[in-house]
Amino acid sequence: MEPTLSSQPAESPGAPIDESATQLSRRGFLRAAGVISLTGVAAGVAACQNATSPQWSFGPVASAAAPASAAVASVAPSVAATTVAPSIAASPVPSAVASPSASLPANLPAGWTAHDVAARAVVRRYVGNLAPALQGVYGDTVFNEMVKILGAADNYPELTRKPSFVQVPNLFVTDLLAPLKPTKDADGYVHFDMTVDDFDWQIDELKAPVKATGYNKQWPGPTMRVKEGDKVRAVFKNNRQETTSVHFHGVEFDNFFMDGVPFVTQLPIAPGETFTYEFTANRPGSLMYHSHHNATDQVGRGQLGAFVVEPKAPVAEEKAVDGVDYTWISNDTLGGFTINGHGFPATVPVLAALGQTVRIRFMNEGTMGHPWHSHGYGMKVIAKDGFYLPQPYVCDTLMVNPGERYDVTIKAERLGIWAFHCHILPHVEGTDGMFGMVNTMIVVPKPEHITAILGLLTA
Ligand SMILES: [Cu+2]
Repeated sequence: MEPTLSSQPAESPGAPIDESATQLSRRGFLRAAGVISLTGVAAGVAACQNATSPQWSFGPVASAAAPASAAVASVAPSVAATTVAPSIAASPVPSAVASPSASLPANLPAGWTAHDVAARAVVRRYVGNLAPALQGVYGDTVFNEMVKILGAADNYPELTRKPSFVQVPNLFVTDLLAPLKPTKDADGYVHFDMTVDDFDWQIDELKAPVKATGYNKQWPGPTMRVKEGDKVRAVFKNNRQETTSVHFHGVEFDNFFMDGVPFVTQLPIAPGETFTYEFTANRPGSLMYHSHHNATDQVGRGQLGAFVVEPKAPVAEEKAVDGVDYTWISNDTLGGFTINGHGFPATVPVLAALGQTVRIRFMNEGTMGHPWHSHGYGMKVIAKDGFYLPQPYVCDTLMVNPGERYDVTIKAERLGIWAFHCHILPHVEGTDGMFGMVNTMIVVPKPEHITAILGLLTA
């Protein structure tokens, strides 16, 4: 049966509901739902993975036409686009006073301030037009509660807009729909052609772009994926006006001249030059690649990516993964506190159906540790720095320090939208609401709901 999110028949109500608010707001929701009917959506996760061409379309960048509700939130870029030297001071610092220019709605609930309005606006941007679709996923009871929480009676503009994370290019989408595909050289090497570029990058769709550098004009660079034992040939062309190098973080090189450290193992790659790294992918797991030259600046501005070596003999915990394999690379300099080059609400949620097991590869390319905290469920830690743990353990808060990688699996055991964030509070919340290293895990009843959600987002 084809999944349809917007045509769910009304079900018996559960929790008591403020009828007047619900009637009003449901009209708004249903109107929005009509715009994004999912009838006919056939693409699923598997289909997406097999897609030969990208099907996602990124919505127009909102700037001058920022929605009123979003404008209440802090949309002013907190990092100057011309910033070159990253520092902690370049990170977004919550203003001491919530946006003074915010015009507060007349029907403000008792006790609310500009902070509440701004905080709600950010979540509205994150959920976007998924909100009306959730009626068909969770049923009327949950939906009606969300109607109240989001204040849908306002019929705010984000109800018909794609979520923030779909309005900016992101690693999840490129890895899923346009994965980096190496070629095979005559001598058997797996061959990657990469570039090092300057480009503008939006941390979220309402912020002015920052001056990023990175691989193949992405932050993070595309995931380089090989098999354990592969002989790898990675050719990097430096299109920037500054020297650089590339270090494959975690590889145990036979030839130390491939290690990518200028003046220790090689000369820096000059502007316009190309350098070829050759090595055997002798260690499986979650590794990384990044600049190892002027790295505080270059890695801080996006010269980083995941290097995933698929194991010859996966462990049982890996074989149990039947959901999506996510990578979260954190950074904390030029773009503020980011997951995969984006701050909340432009972070991509983890999607899982009840009973599914997903995998997350935490990688820290920043300058400080970040303790990732999962609401509502535990994370089983199966590997550290790509090395399998002899005894996996479960936790709900996992500290990931600079340079470290942790692989976790999560079994989706409870329905809902669960916050999932760094627990250093200034990295996630300010007077304008949540920002930075905030995300969620959205657990839906059935895999078809994920299919439908992806279809909605790609429509
Ligand atoms: Cu943090």
